Amino acid sequence: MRVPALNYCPIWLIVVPGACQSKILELWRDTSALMGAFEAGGLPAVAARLQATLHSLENARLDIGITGGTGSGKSTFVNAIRGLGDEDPNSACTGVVEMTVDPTPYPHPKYPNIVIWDLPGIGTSRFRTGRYLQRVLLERYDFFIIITSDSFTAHHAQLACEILQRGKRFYLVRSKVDVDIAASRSRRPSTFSEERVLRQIREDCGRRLRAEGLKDPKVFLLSMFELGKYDFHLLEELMVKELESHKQHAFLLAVPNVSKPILEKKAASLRQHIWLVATVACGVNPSPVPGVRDVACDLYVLISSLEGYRRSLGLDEDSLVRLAEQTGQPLHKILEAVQGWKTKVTEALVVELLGQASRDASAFTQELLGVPILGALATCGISFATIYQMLRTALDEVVKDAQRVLTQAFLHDSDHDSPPGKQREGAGHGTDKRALRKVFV
Ligand SMILES: Nc1nc2c(ncn2[C@@H]2O[C@H](COP(=O)(O)OP(=O)(O)OP(=O)(O)O)[C@@H](O)[C@H]2O)c(=O)[nH]1
Ligand SMILES: [Mg+2]
Repeated sequence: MRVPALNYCPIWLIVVPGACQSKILELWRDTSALMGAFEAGGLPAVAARLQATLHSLENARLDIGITGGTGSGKSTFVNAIRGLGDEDPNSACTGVVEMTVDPTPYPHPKYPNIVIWDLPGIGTSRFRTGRYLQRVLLERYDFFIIITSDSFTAHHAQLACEILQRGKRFYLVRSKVDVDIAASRSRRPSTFSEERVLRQIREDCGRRLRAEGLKDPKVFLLSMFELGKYDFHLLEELMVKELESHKQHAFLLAVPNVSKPILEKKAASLRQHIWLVATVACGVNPSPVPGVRDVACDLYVLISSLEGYRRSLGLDEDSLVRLAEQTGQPLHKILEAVQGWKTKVTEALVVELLGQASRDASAFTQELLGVPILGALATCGISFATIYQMLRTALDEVVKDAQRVLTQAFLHDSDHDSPPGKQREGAGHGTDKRALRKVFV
């Protein structure tokens, strides 16, 4: 189909409400290639290209090097950032004796394109920065996280400077702040202030690093057992912000769901890509959807997107079981928090959701039909509007469920006596686990 010159504008710029042009240009610097594809093959050709874009956004490779003092919590962090406890079969070994001797890759269990590298400790007197970076192959990493569980030393500062000089980024983490807080609370109960303890640690870290020659050091205070507390969301925010844009979405998908700000950022990133999914679903291999008038699409694309929303926001079976185990909340309580669909996403479910969306999408569809190119591609316009509407509504539901699950899992900590991150006897096991399997199968 030949597109009149006046309307020679990529379809997604017209049809996507709120799609910001600069973001699209960022994704597709070579828009002329897309225009060429549209001219040559219409929507199917454009959709095929966008399918490749979507795939690369979701599967971008990221290698993160976790380094720092021996025993500082590197391996525990490697596990926590992958959403695993220390006893998971895929976990890095942790413990009080020196554990990590060689760089070891740990792919994220749900997103194997995100690889967290557990690097050897830097604490020994034989430590030489240059040799260390050569040994761990500095070039391999997108960025480093340098961890200490007590004071930062000249070794940390040298490592940071060298990483910077070689054109890579690093983030500084002070771990085990839960220990400092507990000690202060028990030793000085009458004057205890958590805020003050954290401020003192922060100031001390800053002072020492500046003395070792680091300019404006920013230190993130963490407890690896309670990532949802303290500075993890700030660290996550900065890591995402400073990543190359084509890697941001993939990293965000994999970040553990430990706080509401993180859930919201994930949801925003997923929402931003709905138009891409909708275009691919109705443009590549569409077939009529039984029982939903004028809608043709590839249901498989939608099934895998909805599964992807649940996986990324922590509502898949494995994530819920792990969450129950890690927080000690009974699994049936966590399950009760899921009010949307509880079963695996099936074709029948997607058809039902599309049916609901087609009723709500009619006004939106009318708007689209008034658009010149979409007027010619009326059926596709209806499909696009319905799919867009369906994905938007489904994502909102998944986000609400994820927030309820998070509230159930973490905000009720005070009802229980053991700390989060430590498994309570019987939690998440036995009857509960079987009940979950029944629900998911
Ligand atoms: N309380 C508390 N303990 C922590 C924290 N992070 C790690 N630990 C404990 O500190 C010990 C050492 O943790 P690892 O993760 O093995 O430390 P590592 O840096 O990998 O150690 P090496 O590989 O031997 O260099 C373990 O017993 C952990 O459970 C934390 O944030 N808080
Ligand atoms: Mg280790």
